[in-house]
Amino acid sequence: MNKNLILGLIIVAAVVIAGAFLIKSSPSTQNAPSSTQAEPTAVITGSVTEKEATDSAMSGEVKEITVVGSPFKFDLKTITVKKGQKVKILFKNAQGNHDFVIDEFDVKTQVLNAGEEEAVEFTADQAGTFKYYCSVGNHRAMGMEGTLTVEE
Ligand SMILES: [Cu+2]
Repeated sequence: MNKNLILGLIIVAAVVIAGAFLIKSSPSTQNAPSSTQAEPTAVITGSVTEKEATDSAMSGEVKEITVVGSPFKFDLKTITVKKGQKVKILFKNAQGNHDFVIDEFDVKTQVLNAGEEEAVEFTADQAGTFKYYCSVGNHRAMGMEGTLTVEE
């Protein structure tokens, strides 16, 4: 069993090395056909990727961020996004009862139980630094707070 495996690996290695030599031994002839060959495939895939690019530009790319809450902290102390960016925050509550709030962007999840999660979406339409926090009890004072930076 083992001998067969080793023999197999040696054959694979030999084929790879032989292949590498073949590519190296035909240097200038390789260039001409590869450039003519690249054009038709670029046209075929080009129509697809071009459409996808247009679609995502029109819908706007959403930046997805996962934040985990536990007593008494968020795993992310800072979040940085660009102005105008659509932001989706998936707030996962690991332990205790917590929510996720950003006053300036009207972001507020339900107060979640342990193991629950909720996604909130907003557009970061103003630049600056903002605080996100947990509004349950005195959690914010105990450290459940972070800084959202929206870059110009
Ligand atoms: Cu909390």
